[in-house]
Amino acid sequence: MKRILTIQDISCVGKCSLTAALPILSAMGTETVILPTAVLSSHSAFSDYTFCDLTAQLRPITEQWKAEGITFDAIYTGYLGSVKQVSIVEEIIAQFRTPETCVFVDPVLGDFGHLYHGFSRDFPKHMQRLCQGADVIVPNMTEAACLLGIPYLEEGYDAAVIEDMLRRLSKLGARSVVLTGVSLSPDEVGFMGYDADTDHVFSHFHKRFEGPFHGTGDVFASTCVGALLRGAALEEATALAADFTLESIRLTALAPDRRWYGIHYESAFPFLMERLQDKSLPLV
Ligand code: PXL
Repeated sequence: MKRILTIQDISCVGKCSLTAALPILSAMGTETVILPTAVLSSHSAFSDYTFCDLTAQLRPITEQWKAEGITFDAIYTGYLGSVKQVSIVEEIIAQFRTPETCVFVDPVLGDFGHLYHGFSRDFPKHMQRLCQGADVIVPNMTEAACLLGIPYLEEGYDAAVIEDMLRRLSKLGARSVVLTGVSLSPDEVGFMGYDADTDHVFSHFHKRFEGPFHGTGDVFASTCVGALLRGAALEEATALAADFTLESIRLTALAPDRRWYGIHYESAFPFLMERLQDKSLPLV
């Protein structure tokens, strides 16, 4: 069984970061080792929340794993709470990475043109450093603008603009890039990606649901890295991740007991299992 290390926070309420990554990766048949960077009472879109910083625990925990000889097939990072955590995570990646390890970075910084609450203005430049060493990064449009140091593009761009952004993001050192939240027409949204292994640009669009839907980036990233570990190529993994995220959103929109802070990915697990069987991505 493949083993992944995922490094991100526990938002106790909010269905994002580890409370999305752990169930999704486990359901996809991957042993999921977690390194929680912080414990928050909820994610930061709530009007107030507690934040217990676990920075001091990161090195002791990983040193213990090293002593046990534990290795990982993939390392997946998400929300990191401080500049210091980014540096420590870089060290952890360097410590555990082998030529076969897939390093997958979701550069969680913000959305809708704004940094998430709590991030300093210089935080993106540190996240950019983490991206430089990644095999795959999955920024949204806000995060891509932050990483490239360009203004956020809300609308009125075309595929050529996105392709240029993808190639520039890849040149930062991140190899393959998947840019999410791309919208080339008002009623559609999706992603465009650049696979450095094949030098190929690909895209996937679907109907837009009126949101906002919190935690979709984490559901997308977790499914994508889970599919990569099952042997899918990047284009196939991202298409599956987009379809599962969309199905989760569709079921959320239909749910009479819908909560504003997260999506009903749990209700979409039967869809995911069926798709995994259709695609015959073997459990490994
Ligand atoms: O979904 C990304 C995310 C993860 N963790 C925390 C967040 C957010 C986005 O708001 O606040 C704590």
